[in-house]
Amino acid sequence: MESDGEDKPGAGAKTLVKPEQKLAEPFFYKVVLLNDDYTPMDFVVHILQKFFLKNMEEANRIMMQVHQQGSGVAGVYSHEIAETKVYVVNEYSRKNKHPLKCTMEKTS
Ligand code: TYC
Repeated sequence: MESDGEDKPGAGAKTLVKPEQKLAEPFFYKVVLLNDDYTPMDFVVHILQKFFLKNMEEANRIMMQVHQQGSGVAGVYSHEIAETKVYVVNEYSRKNKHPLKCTMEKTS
């Protein structure tokens, strides 16, 4: 025997369930530039100014860090923003025929 019979008051009533709230992901990601032998230094400085809003001094410092150490952090962002930065930088470099590569890494 069904306990919520159709003849009872409230039969067929739907219970409204509040949707779970989507919390922002609590992780941050480093957007990293990688060194290569062909991309001009000026182009890397330009990237750091255009997409990462660095001033000339900071852009030069990061570019030289990448050049000498092999990689360097251009900025730290949420997952979605970091993914977008990586995509636009790699596309912009490809369109300008430079092999510059940009990746992202979860912060620890
Ligand atoms: N190594 C490059 C050169 O000597 C310069 C360079 C710097 C390239 C940083 C990429 O992410 C990079 N022209």
